[in-house]
Amino acid sequence: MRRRLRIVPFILFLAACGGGGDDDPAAPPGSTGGNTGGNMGGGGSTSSSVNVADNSFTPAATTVARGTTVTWTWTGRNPHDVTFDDGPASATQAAGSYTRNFAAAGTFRYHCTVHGTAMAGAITVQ
Ligand SMILES: [Cu+2]
Repeated sequence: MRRRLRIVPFILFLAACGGGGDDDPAAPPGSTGGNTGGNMGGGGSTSSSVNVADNSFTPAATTVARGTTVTWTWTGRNPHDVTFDDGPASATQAAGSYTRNFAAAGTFRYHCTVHGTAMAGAITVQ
């Protein structure tokens, strides 16, 4: 009996490892905004804005009226996110924006999961 050896080639799949430079300001793919639920049409909606700087939210505390849409705008160079204690969160990104509409009164605390409680803020809705 004759045995044939078969050489099975090993195929190395290189997982996509393109994500390198943390300091690269290239905008990440993927849509931001517009996915936070329906806009409330009635009642003269207002808006407010917060800057997402490197390792701080500016201003860290904001008071708004019910129905206000708050927009966070990334102004720093490093990746950050806006993650609320009650659930909603942005992507971790180095550029772009995130919006959330606050229909109910209360205090909504949030932080950046990259930097923890050292980078935190709160929206007070009246
Ligand atoms: Cu951060």
